Amino acid sequence: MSEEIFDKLAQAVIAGEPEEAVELAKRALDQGLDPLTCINEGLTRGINRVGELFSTGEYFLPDLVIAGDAMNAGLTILEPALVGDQERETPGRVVLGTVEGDIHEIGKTLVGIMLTANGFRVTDIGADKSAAEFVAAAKENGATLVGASALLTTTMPEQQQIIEALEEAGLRDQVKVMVGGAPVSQSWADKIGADGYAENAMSAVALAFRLIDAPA
Ligand code: B1M
Repeated sequence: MSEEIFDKLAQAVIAGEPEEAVELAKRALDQGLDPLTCINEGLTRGINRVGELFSTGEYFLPDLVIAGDAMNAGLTILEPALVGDQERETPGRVVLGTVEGDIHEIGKTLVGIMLTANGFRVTDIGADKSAAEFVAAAKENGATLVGASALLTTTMPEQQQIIEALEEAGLRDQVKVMVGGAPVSQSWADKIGADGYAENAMSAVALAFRLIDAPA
């Protein structure tokens, strides 16, 4: 039963059907399914397949756009259910965004969802955000952690710009910087002086706890 709905959620993303994704997400919640499993086994599995189809030339840019829309549509239903009733004391305040010139937002959003689900107060500033916007948000929200996502090899250097901008603003010793995104690696994080790198949303949570020295 649950396997069937996960498959359908994945299929809605692969076929680029936002309305179907919303319907299925609502049905899954009505059936009492765990929203996080719906995201991981349904939506994420679907978008990963879309990436493979794009890599092999079977899908083109418009297919990516509508698949991204379907994934986000499903997330709008599942995300509130995931973070719904949490009133725990927060382990830290996070400012999270995708770097300037880069509009990929799905992975960053998932990281935010997972951090929120684990009690962090997350301010998601969105995609295509400049170093100055990261710094302003960090100041405004009293961030203890700044997370920068980059999905393009051409936009990875923006992560370094954010670190430098935090230094210039005199904030660098007050905030830890976490970087991630498909082309990003630990060695890149080391090279630019980031405090940590996470490969996926789950490891981003573990890293966040480690960086701010709080028990997970
Ligand atoms: Co684009 N795209 N895209 N794309 N896209 C990729 C990234 C690409 C790998 C596809 C390919 O060639 N196979 C390729 C990048 C190549 C490179 O530079 N290495 C690419 C390209 C080239 C482009 C364009 C340049 C295409 C063009 O215009 N010719 C263009 C760029 C536009 C721009 O940003 N300026 C473009 C556009 C788009 C769409 C708009 C159509 C759409 C995005 C829709 C949206 O976000 N609203 C899109 C999509 C959907 C993809 C793929 C298919 C999927 C990305 C995704 O959402 N993955 C992608 C191929 C792929 O990755 N398989 C591709 C699912 C998501 C859950 O994973 O984002 O990796 P991911 O996030 C993971 C981890 O990386 C990590 O945790 C997440 C959850 O596990 N993580 C973090 C991410 N951020 C983190 C931050 C952290 C920690 C962990 O701490 C702060």
